This record gives sequence, C-alpha cells and structure tokens, in this order.
Amino acid sequence: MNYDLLKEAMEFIHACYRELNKTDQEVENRLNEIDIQIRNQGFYEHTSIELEYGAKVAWRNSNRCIGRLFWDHLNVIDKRHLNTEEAIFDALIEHMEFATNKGRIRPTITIFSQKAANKKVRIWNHQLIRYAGYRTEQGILGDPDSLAFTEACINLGWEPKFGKFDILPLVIQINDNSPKMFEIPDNVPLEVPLRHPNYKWFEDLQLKWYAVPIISDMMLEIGGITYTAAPFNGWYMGTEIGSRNLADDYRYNLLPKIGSLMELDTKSNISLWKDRALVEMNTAVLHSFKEDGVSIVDHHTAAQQFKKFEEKELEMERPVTGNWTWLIPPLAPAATHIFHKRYNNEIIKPNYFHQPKPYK
Ligand code: HEM
Ligand code: NRG
Repeated sequence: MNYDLLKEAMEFIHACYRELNKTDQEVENRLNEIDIQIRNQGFYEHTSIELEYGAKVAWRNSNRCIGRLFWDHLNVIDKRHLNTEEAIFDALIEHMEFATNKGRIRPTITIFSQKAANKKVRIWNHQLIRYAGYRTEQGILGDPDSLAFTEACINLGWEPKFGKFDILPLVIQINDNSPKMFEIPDNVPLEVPLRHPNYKWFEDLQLKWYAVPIISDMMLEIGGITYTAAPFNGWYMGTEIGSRNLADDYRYNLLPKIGSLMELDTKSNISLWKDRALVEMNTAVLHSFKEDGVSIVDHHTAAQQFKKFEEKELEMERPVTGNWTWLIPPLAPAATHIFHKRYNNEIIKPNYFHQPKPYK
C-alpha cells in the first residue's frame, strides 16, 4: 500500500470537497473509493470535478504568478484518455485555437494522462509557440533561449530556417519511445507585428511576438498524482515581452538598437538611455497588441488585479503565498504595491512544478 499517496490524496480531497461545499458523507465515500483504487492498482484517478478544481487551485498557488485574480476562470480540457502522439498533437492544436480565440485569449489548460509505472507523456517544448535560436558563424540568430531545444529538433530531423522568428515544431514523447515531431500549421499561431504610436521607424525593425504564452514543460501535481504534460496559458503581461524577451542582453538584446534610433547618448549611463528605450519598447508592445485586439495586460493594471486577488483571498481566510522576486514587474517595480511588502514563498499544493528537461 502506498501510504504517501493515500495521505496526499486525503489532504487534497478534504480541502477540495470543503471548498466545493460537499458533505462529509461524500468525502468519506470518495476516500473509500480512492483507498480501494490505490490498494488494487497503485494509483487513483481524479473525477472531472477534482481535476478541474486541482488545476485551478494549482494556479491560485503559483507563487511567481501576478495573474492569479482569474484563477477560477481557467478552462480545463480533459484529454487524459489520449495515448498516441498524433492524438496529443491534434489536442495541442485545438488548445491553441481555443485559447487564442482570434485574440480574445481564454486562460486554458489541457491535461494529458497522469504519470504511472508504465506511462509517461512529455512535451519537449518549453512553450507550445516559441521562436528558434541558432548558433551561426555571425553569432546567435533568433531566440538564444531556444538554442538547446532547437538543436534537439534539428537532431530529430527538423529543417532549420535560419530566421529571427521561426516557430519551432512540437515534440511529443510517450514513455521511452523516440519522440515524434509535428510542424504547427502556419495559420494557427497568432502573431503581433510591433509598431510604436509615435516612432515611425519602429516598424522598420520588423519585430513581432506571438499572442499566447502556453507553458508546456511544467508538471501539475494534484493530490499526489503527477501530470507531466499539462500545457496552460493566460495572456501576456507586456513587460514579459518588452522588458525581458526583446530586451535582455542574453535574449533579443534590442536596447542598444532602439536607444540609438531614439538618438540617445548610449555611451553615457546618466542619459538613462536603457530606461528610455525600455519604456518605448514596452509602449510599442502594449500599443500593438491593443490595436490588434489581442489580450494583454500592462504591469500597473496587473499589479492592481493582484492586489484585488490578495484582498479576496484574505476575505476567504486563505493565506496568500508569493515569490517577491518574480512578482515585481521588470519595469518601474517600485511603482506597484508589490514592491513595498513581503510575501511568504512557501509552496502549497496543488501546484505547477519544474521538471527535468527530457533532452540535454
Ligand atoms: C508566471 C502573468 C495566467 C501559472 C507568471 C509571470 C507572469 C504571469 C508575468 C512571470 C513570468 C516570468 O517572469 O517569466 C500571468 C498573466 C496571466 C497568467 C497576466 C493571465 C491570465 C496563468 C495561468 C497559469 C499561470 C492560466 C496556470 C494555470 C503561472 C506559473 C508561473 C507564472 C506556474 C511561473 C512559471 C515559471 O516558474 O517559469 N505569470 N499569468 N499563469 N504563471 Fe501566470
Ligand atoms: N515569461 C514567459 C512566459 C511565462 C508565463 N507568463 C504568462 N503565463 N503570462 C514569456 O514567454 O515571456 N500565462 O500563463 O499567461
């Protein structure tokens, strides 16, 4: 008998059924069922209601996430029954189309089968939609964060395209089988070409970003059960793109170019050229997404929404945990309330966890 699993299951069922206003009798019946399932087969299976609640609470418990006000509005798609790479690929395309919703982004998670002694599903991609990165003689091309995964794709037979914004294929692995690779149809990923409301030259940089961040390499843990493939998405906070993806010197590193196009003194720190370039880059991101009708949130609004989340949780007498270092936005952090208080970074389950990469 796996008593560790039983214990985790009991804690989860108690908390879940209490929040969902179920009776003591229902808790008892369900725990009996779970006891028998674990005894007979070594694991148990969640009901649809437990799965949905577990995925939502895992979001609510994500200490690094500023977007948690909307935790109860997660669309949960149950694909636990799928057992071929092809069927999983189809479900991932469905997820992208449903979540994108022509720009009115719907927070969504698709959950594939749980990890078991003889079964493990992994999506190799970090996000379902991401740009390739290549090491070339002239330096790195594309997104440097994708170098290792891009190389893995090439080793699996993917044809490199050597562009700055090449969407990577999906790589799906079941058990120890060799992973299968699938190209995402061109019409599926929504992308936003970046332009600036005041600087005409900005569009000449031909920058863009994809609309929906769909994290696909984390595992979801609910009541002792592990879902190693459970891609989820919300919408972007503008700074993720404007202050990090396009700005970090180990990512697209665009601040020097923008600073010089703004005719700032990039030789002097006290000209604050980096700060000014960051503001205009973030302005371009928010302006372009808004104009194209693609959901996005600025960091001030996101912080206000997070404040509301904290208040609601307090009202429900649930402690709010958080990771300050991740919650503060990478632009004007001290202009948000988050900067000025402390957060308890204790990890409560259900939750989303990082897991080892399946490729090296
Ligand atoms: C992290 C915003 C939805 C789970 C983050 C981060 C931001 C953010 C800004 C920090 C990312 C970084 O610095 O790289 C939002 C917004 C959402 C949203 C605006 C809009 C609805 C969701 C959803 C889930 C989720 C739907 C899960 C169901 C997480 C997790 C992390 C995170 C697990 C940490 C990721 C990691 O450790 O790499 N979120 N989020 N978020 N979010 Fe959210
Ligand atoms: N910073 C990453 C995405 C991390 C998750 N962010 C979200 N999640 N907004 C990037 O691609 O820039 N979400 O589920 O909406």
